[in-house]
Amino acid sequence: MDSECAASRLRVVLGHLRRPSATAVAAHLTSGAISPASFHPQQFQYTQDNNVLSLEQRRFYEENGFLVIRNLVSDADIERFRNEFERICRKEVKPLGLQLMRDVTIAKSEYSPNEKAVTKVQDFQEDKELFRYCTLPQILKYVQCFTGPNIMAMHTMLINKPPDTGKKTSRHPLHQDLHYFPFRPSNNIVCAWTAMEHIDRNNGCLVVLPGTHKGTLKPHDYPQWEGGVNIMFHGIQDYDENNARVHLVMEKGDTVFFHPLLIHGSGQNKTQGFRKVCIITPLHFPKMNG
Ligand SMILES: O=C(O)CCC(=O)C(=O)O
Repeated sequence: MDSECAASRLRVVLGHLRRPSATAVAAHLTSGAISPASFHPQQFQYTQDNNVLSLEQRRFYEENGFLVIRNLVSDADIERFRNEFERICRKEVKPLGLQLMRDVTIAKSEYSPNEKAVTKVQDFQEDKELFRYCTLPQILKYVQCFTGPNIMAMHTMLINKPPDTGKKTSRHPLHQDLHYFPFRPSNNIVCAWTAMEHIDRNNGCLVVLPGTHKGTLKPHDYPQWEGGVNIMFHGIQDYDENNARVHLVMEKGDTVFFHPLLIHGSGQNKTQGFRKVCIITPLHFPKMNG
């Protein structure tokens, strides 16, 4: 990608991200902004025809591979997810099949039954309280814009990015989520990532390479990082260094939906707090004949 093209893409992306709130987006949605005359569904490859997204939002996702919806999940819901996560850390509940992950720099001797020892819980489908995230009507409403109806939640995570110990292990290397999924087609999969607090470059926000969802799945491997790498934190070795990068600054409840081929990662957490997000990867499940 040449620098002129990258700069122009960046201007569009930053314009989208500067939208102040979901209210603005919702107002746009309900104001009849989709003009049937200019609406050509056959142009769209990555979004569905369901009249939830505005034409502008659809075009943005088609071009860039992600879409931020502001203020989508309520503070009350986020508080409930946070409380349940803390109960899991204290071992007050042990949902079946749940996997707990720890940062590579936290020594076994330092494990303590609180949030400090757990950097990620994965596969929370048997935890009713956390799984509510995957059933929130407002999340599903947007998920369907990318997957179509008949949704299955294939992968669930709550990430608790710890303060970096100085070894930069809290970074998440640039990767494509499709690398981790044995299901296809990729265009019927979307990832929903909801900020559980204010997230910016200080505490390790998501960084995305707009437009990379139009590429193919690339080989992934553990990056050669001096300080160590967390288990399964695979990264892409060869991506276009000139591709624009966008750091997604998000407020509590904001949600970004992104394509599983979009190259993304997250930076170090340079604060003393634990940066939390809820993530699901829903997959469209087509009806079989007969
Ligand atoms: O939230 C993060 O730090 C990055 C998460 C991520 O990219 C992933 O789990 O695929």
